[in-house]
Amino acid sequence: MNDNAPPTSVGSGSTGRIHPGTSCAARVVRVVAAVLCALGLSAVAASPARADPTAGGDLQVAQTLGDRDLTFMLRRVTGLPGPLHVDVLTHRGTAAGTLRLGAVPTGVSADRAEGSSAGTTTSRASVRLGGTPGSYGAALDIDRAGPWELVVDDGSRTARIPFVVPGQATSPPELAVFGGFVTAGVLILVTLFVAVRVRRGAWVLLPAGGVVAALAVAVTAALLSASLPPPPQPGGQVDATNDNVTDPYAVVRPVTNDYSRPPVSLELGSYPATAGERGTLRLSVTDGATGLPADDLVVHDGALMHLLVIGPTGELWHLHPIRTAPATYEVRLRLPAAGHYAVSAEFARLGGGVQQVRSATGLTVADGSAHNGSARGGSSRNGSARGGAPALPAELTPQGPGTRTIEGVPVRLSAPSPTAGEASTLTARIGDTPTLQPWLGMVGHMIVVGPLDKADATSPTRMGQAAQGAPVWAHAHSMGGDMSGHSAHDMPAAPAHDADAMGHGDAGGMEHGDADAMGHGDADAMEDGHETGKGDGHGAGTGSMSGLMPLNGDSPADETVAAYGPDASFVYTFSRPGYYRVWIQAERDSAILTVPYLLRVSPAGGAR
Ligand SMILES: [Cu+2]
Repeated sequence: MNDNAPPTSVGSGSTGRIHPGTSCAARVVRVVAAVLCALGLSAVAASPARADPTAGGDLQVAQTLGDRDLTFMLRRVTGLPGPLHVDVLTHRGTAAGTLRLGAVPTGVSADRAEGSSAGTTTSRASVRLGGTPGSYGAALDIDRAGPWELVVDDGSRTARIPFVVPGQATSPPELAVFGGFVTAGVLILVTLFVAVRVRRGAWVLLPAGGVVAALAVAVTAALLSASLPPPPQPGGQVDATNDNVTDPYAVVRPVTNDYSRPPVSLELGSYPATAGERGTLRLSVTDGATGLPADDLVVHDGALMHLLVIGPTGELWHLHPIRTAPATYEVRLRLPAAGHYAVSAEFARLGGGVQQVRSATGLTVADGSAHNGSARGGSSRNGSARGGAPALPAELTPQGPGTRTIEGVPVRLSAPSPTAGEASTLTARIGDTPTLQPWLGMVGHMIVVGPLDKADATSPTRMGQAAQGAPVWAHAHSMGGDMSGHSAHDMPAAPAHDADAMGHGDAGGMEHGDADAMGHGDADAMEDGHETGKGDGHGAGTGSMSGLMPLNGDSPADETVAAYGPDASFVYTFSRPGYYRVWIQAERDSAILTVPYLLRVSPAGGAR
């Protein structure tokens, strides 16, 4: 819009130099100039909300690559051709080594020439991971807009991470605004020329009318563009192709705006490893309607797929399988105990809809000691399930609310009398200082499984089986500290948004609606509040969710920012009374802490 100021100033500046001979024409020109100024100002004041579907920040993808838990940050490509900066964040215990990265364009195009190199690696780089947790970077060359894959090879397996490089598209309303102002500018010159040269003043009305018409078009387009829905977003709502990424507006708009897709079937491959051995679990995702491979998972909460595995001892794994081929994922596991493991995956398909799919089968791990002598790996957790219950390590033993120590970190959970059907607030204070790092974009994660009967919920050998049949698996997030203290001083501008962000947890069951709240696209809503919120949150030391919010369309804080907590609050409504297993996860000192709890939820209506 501001680019269009020159025609305006040309018009008004020129009034002073009008030839005095044609008073009628001069009056017309003055009127035109006044109208122009007024319209110009109104148009600037009501600057159109750019319907830019491709605006986005960095892409954050967690990957369990072999034995390494890595987070890949794909920085936004700001110009084409240009570099794609990839930062690999490592955690405590990540082995040093070298990863080979490659960029592969995958987009098809109606234009043969443009799509011809799809599938070939156009750029390579390598990242040398050090032995200490940190960020290790590399840059790849990106030469076109469209769908791409980042290929990551650790020497024995290859992860393929899909991402979309947005094009620079101009929306039709923008074109109308530019066109209108340029036309108006040209016609003003014509008007002036006519006014000065032509004897009969009436002729000047013709180009002057054109000026008004052109301005009307420009201003109308500017005002209406704010209310026009953006086109479907390639890679977010519809499959990305080279064509629709380059110009989303060129694609014929469907009459529906429901882009949702059917649920999927999650199939587990056979898991050959025995207890204590390393083994690879393959997962395939097929479309529930067609049975075809569903290769349209989008990054949701910082990963393509969140895999939850609950073992017989009640140990929880929260892993992020790598995508090795279309609709095929795999993850390396070392399951320490024999017995049944319940498996659930959470992901979002393109077009919306987070799904949490529990594997109908789970997996059963045989006792490895029969032919292995003793389980390999020698961890204290490798107790055999045979011959009575092994003693659970203290860190795996679930406890009720209170203080306990996990990996040397004191953790205090408060959960004031959780009651079925009522929103409960669980607050975990992890450590004493606000040094939590946002893992997967969140200060804390809470996994809930239940209700179970007490014997199952406390069994050191049957928890996997019990989880397999539990009515509810839920996953709630904490965006920051205690909400009660939050509204007092933080972010007066965006309270509604906060309520959203925090409110998702009380939806019960599998619902998981915080993708919006984390702001893949809603930077506008956050623009007002983030600065004060961030400052307050850090200063107050009790943490604020606001610092996690993306600023101006940028990305939320990543794991390199250790400034949250120590409180992580979760709001969740237990639908039924009974015993629940709860795991709270947070990142501190570049390591993920997993804290198991056992909660008893009272029946509604005061019957305690
Ligand atoms: Cu996850």
